[in-house]
Amino acid sequence: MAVSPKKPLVIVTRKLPDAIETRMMELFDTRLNADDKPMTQAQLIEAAKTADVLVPTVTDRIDARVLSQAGPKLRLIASFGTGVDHIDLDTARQRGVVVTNTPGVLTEDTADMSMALILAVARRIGEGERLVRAAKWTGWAPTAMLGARIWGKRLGIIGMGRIGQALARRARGFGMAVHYHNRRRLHAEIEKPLEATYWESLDQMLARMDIVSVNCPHTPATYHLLSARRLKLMRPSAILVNTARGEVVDENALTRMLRAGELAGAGLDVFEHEPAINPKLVELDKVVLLPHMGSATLEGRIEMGEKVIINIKTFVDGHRPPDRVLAAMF
Ligand code: 8YV
Repeated sequence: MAVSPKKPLVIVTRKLPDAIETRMMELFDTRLNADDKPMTQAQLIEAAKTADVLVPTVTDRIDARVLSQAGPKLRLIASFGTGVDHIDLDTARQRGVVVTNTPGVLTEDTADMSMALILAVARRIGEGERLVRAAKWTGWAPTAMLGARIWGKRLGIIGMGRIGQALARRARGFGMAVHYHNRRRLHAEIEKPLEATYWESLDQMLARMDIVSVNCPHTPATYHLLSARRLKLMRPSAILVNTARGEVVDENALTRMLRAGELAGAGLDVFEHEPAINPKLVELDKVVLLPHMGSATLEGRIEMGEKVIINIKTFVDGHRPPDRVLAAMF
């Protein structure tokens, strides 16, 4: 009689779409988090001690403390999400734990959200909506709710990876001129259809843009890339949007500048200390603030889950998982 191999114990830290959880239960010995309460560090350590595979999300800090107490069985961290800044990759590597993520499937959704924030801030959509809801709208007026035209404006994209390029395609459709700063210049065949201008110097690009969008990952090299000094290089009429990671922008410096009128507005989907937000930012009318929902579409979440399943399955079957993360790059 053939003995079926033992299924790996997969611990999932947050509630995932039903279809994904069902499939995971069929394939693996899966432990779910039905009430979706984020795990404490102690619970994460416990999970790492017992699991063969851990499936965390951006809300879990898989740091050296968690990893150093991981049990000998833990071989794979199959993260549900693209960013991996919540995982200590060096310690994982030292301990022989493979890390995977879910790139590609949230590109278009996140680029949509960057574009939505650009429009929302420039055209004062949040303010207008609040006015109507508060029953304070007294009627149309020629000089009421004037925003800034985005057609013909210069958009500076920081981080021209998949999402940055998807945003650039949208921006072209809205009549914007695409500029970008990236570790490396893109090949001409990518640059050309976007008519994109490469800036080796971020400082020089910042000083010339009408709108700046952050689309790079958070790594040690990009922490506070938009520091107080760099934010000051931007024009007072400029707008900043960020759907990447809060840590890339000095949130306190940004708040101070917005309050002082040294920047025209900001659209933020991510924050330095999520879910906490600088309370002074919340008071400002010229900012649009969203609860980290850039990739929050049903289709996207299912595709992210499918990627997690494929990564686990290929790994436990003894193959190289397709989305292995070696190092976060910018
Ligand atoms: C995800 C994200 O929702 O994938 C990412 O890097 O920032 C988000 O869009 C989140 O990470 C899920 O863990």
